[in-house]
Amino acid sequence: MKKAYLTLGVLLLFANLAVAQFSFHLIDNFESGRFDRSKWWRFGELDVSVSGNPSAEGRDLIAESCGQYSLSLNGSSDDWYVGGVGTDLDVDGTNFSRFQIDVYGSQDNRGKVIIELFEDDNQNYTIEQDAQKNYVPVHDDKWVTEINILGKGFTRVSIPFTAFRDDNPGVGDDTWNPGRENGSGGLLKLQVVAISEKKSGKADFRVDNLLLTY
Ligand SMILES: [Ca+2]
Ligand SMILES: [Ca+2]
Ligand SMILES: [Ca+2]
Repeated sequence: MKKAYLTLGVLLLFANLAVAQFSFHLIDNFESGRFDRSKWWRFGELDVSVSGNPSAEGRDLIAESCGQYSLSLNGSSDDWYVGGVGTDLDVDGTNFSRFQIDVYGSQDNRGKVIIELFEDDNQNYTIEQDAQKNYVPVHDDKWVTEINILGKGFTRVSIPFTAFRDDNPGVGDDTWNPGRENGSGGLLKLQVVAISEKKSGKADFRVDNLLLTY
């Protein structure tokens, strides 16, 4: 077992070197086969689990790149918002220009996914949030964009940072600055939020291969 961990450590080391070289940052591909609660938090009425990917219909490059596992999210709502998951990024976003994700829909409950990025604007490597006001950031920018969930199969979506909009004008510096210049902590947090297809309805989809790229 020790040897296995050592091998894994060496592999991860090489993976980090490769990431530095090719300038992409893998947030998660869920190939650990389990929902890692030390890495991800969950909120709202959303059931989350890491489960085996459905087999693809014939040859499918994107499906193959999703490996064995992805993150399954499902739940229902009476008012669009179902819930979400989030993770800390702690990334200098200077060398990236896009967020990429693979989304697997379902035939009946399509809905939307909102992607939220948080970057530090008061140089303290922390996103301060107001727990009394739905956890809105009080000093830092929050940027959002949404993806329509399509039907079955993995759809790859690559979103330029320029397609995110400022969710909190007047808070932070209202400028997209995900880098670590001037003492900023850079890009600190990502959240993936599920929105049901109808006001009163369900969300049921998978996500995989979340990464930052250029
Ligand atoms: Ca995967
Ligand atoms: Ca901050
Ligand atoms: Ca900012």
